[in-house]
Amino acid sequence: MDNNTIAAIATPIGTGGIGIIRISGENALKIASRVFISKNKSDVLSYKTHTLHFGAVVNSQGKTIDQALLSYMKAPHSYTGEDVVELSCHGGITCVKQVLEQVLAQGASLAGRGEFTKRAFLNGKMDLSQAEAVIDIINSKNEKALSSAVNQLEGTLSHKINSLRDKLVMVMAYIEAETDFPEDDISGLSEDQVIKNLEEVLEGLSNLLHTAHKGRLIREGISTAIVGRPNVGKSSLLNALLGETRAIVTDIPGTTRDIIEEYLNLGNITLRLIDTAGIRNTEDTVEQIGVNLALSRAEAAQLVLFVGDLSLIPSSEDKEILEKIKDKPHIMVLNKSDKELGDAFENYSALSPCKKVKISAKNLLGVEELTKEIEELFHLGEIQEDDSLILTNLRHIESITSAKASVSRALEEIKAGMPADMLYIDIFDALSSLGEVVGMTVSEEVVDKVFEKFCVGK
Ligand SMILES: Nc1nc2c(ncn2[C@@H]2O[C@H](COP(=O)(O)OP(=O)(O)OP(=O)(O)O)[C@@H](O)[C@H]2O)c(=O)[nH]1
Ligand SMILES: [Mg+2]
Repeated sequence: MDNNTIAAIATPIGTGGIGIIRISGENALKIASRVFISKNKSDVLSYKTHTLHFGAVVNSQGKTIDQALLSYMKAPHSYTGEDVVELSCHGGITCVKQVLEQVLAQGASLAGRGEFTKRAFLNGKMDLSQAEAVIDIINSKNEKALSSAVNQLEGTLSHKINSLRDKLVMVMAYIEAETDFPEDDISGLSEDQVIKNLEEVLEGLSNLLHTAHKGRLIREGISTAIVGRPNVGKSSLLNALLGETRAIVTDIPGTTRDIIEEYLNLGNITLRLIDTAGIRNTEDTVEQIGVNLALSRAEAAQLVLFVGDLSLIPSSEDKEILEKIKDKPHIMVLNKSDKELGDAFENYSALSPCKKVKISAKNLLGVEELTKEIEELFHLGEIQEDDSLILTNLRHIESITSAKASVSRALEEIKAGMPADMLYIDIFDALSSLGEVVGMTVSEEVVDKVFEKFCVGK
């Protein structure tokens, strides 16, 4: 077994056009030469980097498992920075598994989660925030999440972090010079310039953190609970938003009991829509469980769509539900506008000052206006295409928050006239917190945690 050379199936396990087995490590080509016979019988070990070869993958008895294309990327010009060979076979589960088995039998070890990308990080092909962008690209749920992850992979965040670190390194040089040679002015910075540097770093960090809230919403989607009395059309609204019949709709109050959850893409935003049981007092044990679930999901949601029925006058139950969600971002969705009672809208309006949208879920009317209201509520319309730098990763947000606190403290200290060496610890902490974002100063444990979230083969 060669622990230095790893292999895995890099494509999804399923039926597809092609399936790729990726091998990375110093023996990648040697291992490939034991399982691959090219059509023109060329010597695999003599292949030049970045070349493609057609042939057959064979087992240890020389029997062909599949035809394949072999591509070779020699270190350091590969994804991992090591020698990489990829075997592109036909995309059948049995076939890719058999090819992988042969590669493992010839000495490669099975790659762990994210091990290819981890090697890319350890070999300096990308920093940690860029490596994290890779998994964000794979998992991105909408266009905005994708473009922000691609920007991160291209180093926009790393560049920003490094430029803020550079300013702090200058401050550190000042502190060291002031501490060691207080008489001489050798750091080249005056106290005023140090203050200016710190203020600029603080502003940079605040601006970054300012994007974090939106960033998280973009990446994770907004959890959106649809709640209301039974039979008002919650499931119909879910179906209307999704454009398909996902939830059962009947005229029997109490139809939905279990939680139904679906992702919905609305341009730049993704909603995690949660259809819930109609809320009412009920003797039915199963229904009551559904009602309790509905209330707890509403509690946990980032947005509540309260559905009211315009063909009825609001009831005390409507009031109770609105009372429970009044402190959450919510929109009143007034359904069945096709059967609107004379002053139903005014009656509902009197219950809450929140935004109201009239719809008819059954006739697909008003749905667009509702999505516009949601965008406005979260100010997501303000996110421009060229807002390239948005913080989406909780680990980054935590490190930057802690860097900001350290820089704030240092700034207060220097402004209060404290001696330079008093700033040392805060600047040191700020530098390490920012270093964590790009992986310069992280523990092995943190690195392992980052790559645990990856899939095998990436
Ligand atoms: N006229 C009219 N009827 C509607 C509209 N939307 C829904 N309905 C009807 O209202 C009834 C209840 O719809 P559902 O979507 O099942 O209501 P719900 O709120 O999910 O009900 P529960 O799951 O029982 O809480 C069904 O008969 C729907 O066809 C609408 O816009 N106009
Ligand atoms: Mg329902």
